[in-house]
Amino acid sequence: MNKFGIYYAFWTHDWDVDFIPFVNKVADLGFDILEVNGGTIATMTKEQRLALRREADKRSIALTYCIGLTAKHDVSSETASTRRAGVAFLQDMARAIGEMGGGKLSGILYGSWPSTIERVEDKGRRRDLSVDSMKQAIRAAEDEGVFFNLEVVNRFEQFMLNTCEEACDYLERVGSPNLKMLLDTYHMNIEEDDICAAIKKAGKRLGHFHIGENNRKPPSYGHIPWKDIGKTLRDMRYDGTIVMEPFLVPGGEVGRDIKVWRDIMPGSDLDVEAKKALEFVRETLA
Ligand SMILES: [Mn+2]
Repeated sequence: MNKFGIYYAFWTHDWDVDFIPFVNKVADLGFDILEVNGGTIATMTKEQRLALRREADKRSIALTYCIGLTAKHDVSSETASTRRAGVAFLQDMARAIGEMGGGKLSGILYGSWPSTIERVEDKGRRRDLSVDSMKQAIRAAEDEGVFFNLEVVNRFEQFMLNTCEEACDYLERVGSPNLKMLLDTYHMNIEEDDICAAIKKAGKRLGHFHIGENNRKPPSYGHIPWKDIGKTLRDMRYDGTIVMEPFLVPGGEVGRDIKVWRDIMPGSDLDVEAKKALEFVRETLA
């Protein structure tokens, strides 16, 4: 059975927030999962982490963790000290998540977000540096019962892994059972020839799945082929986690970083929209 979740930042202007109120909110709305910021988890105290764990257990909410590393933690950096800082941060997050019982850390773990390069000729070297860093970082994940899922994103946000095929090559080079990929329909809509073929190609390497409309509205308001995607997931017996990541409200760090430059659905009630989207995807994808 797939578990369905939503990313907390649907409701927030800031990346660092207290997640406990959102555990209760998503439980009340009927979700199975709350996806939270992995970086925040690493900087919380042990007591704060365990309090979050207890609240999530009380409401039967599973937690998944996501992050885009910032430039000071870029594990593909040309600067060795930056790569070391990034590897250490990935290891810190793995230990923090391990302390909460293990789980999945997904996102831009292979470089920084957003990030670009001046010359395409630099891409291979940056990928080599990233693979070396990942071989070190993933050991902490293996020790802690944590899975890293590398998010394949569009070219305007990152240069390294824009397609499922590029992620397959990267995973092969690292070669860890704890390293998988995260595909996101919003990004696939821009980069893949065929969204369903890309999901199929990922197969058992698909460790987590983000569902977003082409316009980042809640699922059902755009042109992503949800019915076909549901059939693909069922055909390949994907029983993993599925998390929606809509963004509607401009303002704050979240609005700035996601580039929400207008009120995407004026007058909408975010809780009502989240619940409607959950009903839609349970019906279409499960
Ligand atoms: Mn995503």
